[in-house]
Amino acid sequence: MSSLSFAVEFVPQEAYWQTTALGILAEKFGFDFVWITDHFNNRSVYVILSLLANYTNTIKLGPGVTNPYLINPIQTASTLMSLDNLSGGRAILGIGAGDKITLGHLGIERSKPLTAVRESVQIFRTLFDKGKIKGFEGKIFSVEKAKLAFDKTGELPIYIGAQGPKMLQLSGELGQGTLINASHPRDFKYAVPLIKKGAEKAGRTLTDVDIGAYASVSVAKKPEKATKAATPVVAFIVAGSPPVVLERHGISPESAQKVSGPLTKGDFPGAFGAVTEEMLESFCIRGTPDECLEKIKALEKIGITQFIFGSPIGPKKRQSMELASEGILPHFRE
Ligand code: F42
Repeated sequence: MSSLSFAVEFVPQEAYWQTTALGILAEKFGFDFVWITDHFNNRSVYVILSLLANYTNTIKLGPGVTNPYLINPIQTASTLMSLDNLSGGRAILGIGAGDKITLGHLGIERSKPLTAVRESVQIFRTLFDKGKIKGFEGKIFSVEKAKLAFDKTGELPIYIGAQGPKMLQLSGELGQGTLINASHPRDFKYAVPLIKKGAEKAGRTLTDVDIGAYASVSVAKKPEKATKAATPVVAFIVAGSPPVVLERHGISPESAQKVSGPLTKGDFPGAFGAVTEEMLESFCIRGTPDECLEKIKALEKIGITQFIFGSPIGPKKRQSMELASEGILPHFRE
């Protein structure tokens, strides 16, 4: 029997009622978690999460992922504990380094990201479990004393968004889970041993960490429609991938430049037209429910314990979630 759980990721760009309706459907279709991405230019992650907490009953929900630079960890802890109360103990917290370029535009230097995430998780865990923290002296954050006037309701697990080798190890060491932004077995074969190493360093095992594949997915009845929906997302992933990741997938800097060059000039047809089959294979799980099923099974064999249907999900999110709920999820639940 499989222990794989399933999640959806929503980017809160649509009207509030639309994301809320999708969250209600995700619960109805049997997904276990909903992660809302956190980018300040989109609608507020916590406004959407509050609505979802109000209109759903069982699905777990949280920011996937917030960062310690834009919002102080003390405030994030207070907000998550409030969400936990509002949702009856269903809050989950995803934390990561944050997007370096976006933070830079705001005049915020993303210095020592590993240290910032480590200290944040320490602050979160202490506040979640004890309701107060005193005399915390980190390199980035220090807290003389902070006490919350209320308790959390549930467990409030902390997931660390990680790609780099040290961040992956940190997630194994400190997190209840890891969220890995990737879709291909190659990336997870790289990540899982690092998470294991971090877990062992802390006297834990891999079974203590819920390893999430935060994948780009496009499910459709017709494979060509799945590919069409996946192509713009893959173009942005290629443009944002560090050279080490492109190299891992055998994508040359020249072919990546054919995508990122037009993209930076706003030439979307040019960029999308330069997306190759190799790029689509490396950065997205796409196709019919049966095709996606096989790829998800392969990730489970590597050690993934949570599979997240991330953007685009499919040509039409509602239909794609329904296709997944009928043609994918049941295979892991018999
Ligand atoms: N970012 C967002 O802004 N919003 C989101 O909604 C979001 C979702 C998301 C979901 C899953 C996921 O995996 C990532 C997601 N991200 C999101 C991106 C995330 O915020 C990070 O930008 C992304 O994960 C990249 O981070 P990384 O894990 O690759 O870590 C980077 C910062 C890194 O450099 N890591 C190094 C490593 O080896 O892991 C560590 C570098 C290091 O050791 N630094 C030292 C330190 O103390 O920090 C300092 C070294 C020195 O010289 O000072």
